[in-house]
Parts: sequence; structure tokens; C-alpha cells
Amino acid sequence: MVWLNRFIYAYAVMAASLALAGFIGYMSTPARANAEPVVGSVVMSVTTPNGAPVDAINLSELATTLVYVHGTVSDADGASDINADQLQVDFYRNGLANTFACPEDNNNCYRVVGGCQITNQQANSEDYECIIPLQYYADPTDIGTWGAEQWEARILATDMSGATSSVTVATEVNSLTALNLSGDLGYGAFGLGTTSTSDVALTITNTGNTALNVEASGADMACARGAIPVSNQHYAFSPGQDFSVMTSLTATPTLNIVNLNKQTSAASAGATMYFKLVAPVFGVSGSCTGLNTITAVSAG
Ligand SMILES: [Ca+2]
Ligand SMILES: [Ca+2]
Repeated sequence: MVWLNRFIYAYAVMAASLALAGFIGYMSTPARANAEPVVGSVVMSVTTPNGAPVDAINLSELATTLVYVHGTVSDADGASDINADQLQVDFYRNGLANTFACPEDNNNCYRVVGGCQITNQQANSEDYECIIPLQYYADPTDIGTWGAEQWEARILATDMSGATSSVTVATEVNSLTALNLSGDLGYGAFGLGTTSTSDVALTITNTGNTALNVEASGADMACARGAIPVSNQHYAFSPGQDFSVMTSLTATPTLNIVNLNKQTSAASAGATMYFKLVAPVFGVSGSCTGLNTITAVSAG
């Protein structure tokens, strides 16, 4: 009987202490709301560090242009609550169906997740700079097919609790109308009054971000004695044409509609021009040299 009383007593005390602990816990540590991280500023620049904002980006032929996205992120829970590994930049042409959720594509959609440089960490904020290597064939939004669009950079900040917020800014990517030529044209040696029988090929490579047409012009060739008029050079955009049906080169630029496609990858899109030459019947001798000019013209 004594043993039973002691047991009941002990049990009652234990139950009371559990209730007390629960009560104290609720009162002393109420759940505190997590503050969202806040993207305070977004600047797009082509210089670093802390470069000045640009409202249009000029690309570089056959190269990548580094776009620096920088600004400040803050979090009322402290800078250490900002998850730098999840700091994300989406940079995309804003006419895409999925906008910032677009699949990565060097033509129109770039993404950086983590990897941004974090500096100037304060109690509740830090600075970031993310680098986007923009390809020379990125879609232009100044004129042409996508002229009504812009490129947008969306900065997405995430904190250690998974809360997010974002800010978006816009810029243009300018058209880059550019080409490369394969090299010199060597017509070889042949007699007065004769016409070169085989084509001399010149490869044109699109090295910008627009479709191209080309203007062709040239100067008379200067020879050791005399000169060869520019019109003695003929060209065509398909091989094996007879000299008589090929286009005569002129001193003033002539537009040729070739619609050389915009690049969509690093593999160059090319066209080939084929040249032939007729030597004058008399009045020239020795080695002859001249300068032909091929100019890229945007085809939108
Ligand atoms: Ca937070
Ligand atoms: Ca535009």
C-alpha cells in the first residue's frame, strides 16, 4: 500500500513538469518570421568592378563579350542568411515564351547560378557581381526581327530558409554586321587576251549576329606595265559559271542579295564567291595587283 502511494505521487509530478515545460517554451521563444532577401539594385555593365550602367551592349566579332551584372542584396536576418550559392542571373531576350525560365541557348538565354563574386559584406547586405559571357551571335534587339524586344537580366536572391525575391532590368543587344574573308585571290599567270578558266574561290564567313547581304567593289589592278580595269574581274555566287554570265566587278559597290544566315552556333555560316579574270589584249605586262572590297550589309 505504501509502495502504491509512492508510485502515484511520482507519476503526478512528472505529468505536471511536462506541462510546465511546454508552457514556458511557447512563451519564451515565439516563432519569428523569416525576412525575404531583397535585391536592392541591378546594374548591367561591360566593365568591372562596379562598372557604369549601359543601355545597349555592343558585341565583338567572333568573340564573347563579358556582361557584368552587379548590385546589392540585403536580408534583415543578416548577410549570412543570403545564400550565395543560389544567387541567380537569368539573361534572356524577353520575347521568348518562357521569359526568364527559358532553356539556355547562346542565341537568346543565359543563366548563372552561384559563382557570382560577393564583396563588401555588411551586417545585413552584401554586393554581388555575376559575369555573363555573351556570344557574338546573340540575337540583336535594336532593329530587325527582334527590334521590338529587349534583353532582360533577372536577379533572383534566395536565403537560407529558401525565401526568394527578384528584380529585373532591361537592355538592348545591338546588331553586329560583320564578315571575314578567306584571303587573297590569286588568279595565276596567263596570256594577254585570255580568260581564266577555273574559278578562284573567296569564302565569306558571317562573324556577327545578323543575316547578311554583301556589297562588292574593286579597283583597277596595277601591273608592272599598264593596268587591268576592275571590270575585267567577274564574279558569281555559284561555281562553274561562264565568264560571260558572271557579274562584272565595279568601282562603286554593288549590292548582292545572298541572305547569308545569322549564326546560331559557333560553327560559321559561310557563302562562297567565285571570281574569274580576263586579261587585256595588249598594254599590260608583269605582275599585277589590286584591291577588291567586300562589305557586309545587314539583311535583318
Ligand atoms: Ca532571410
Ligand atoms: Ca529593342
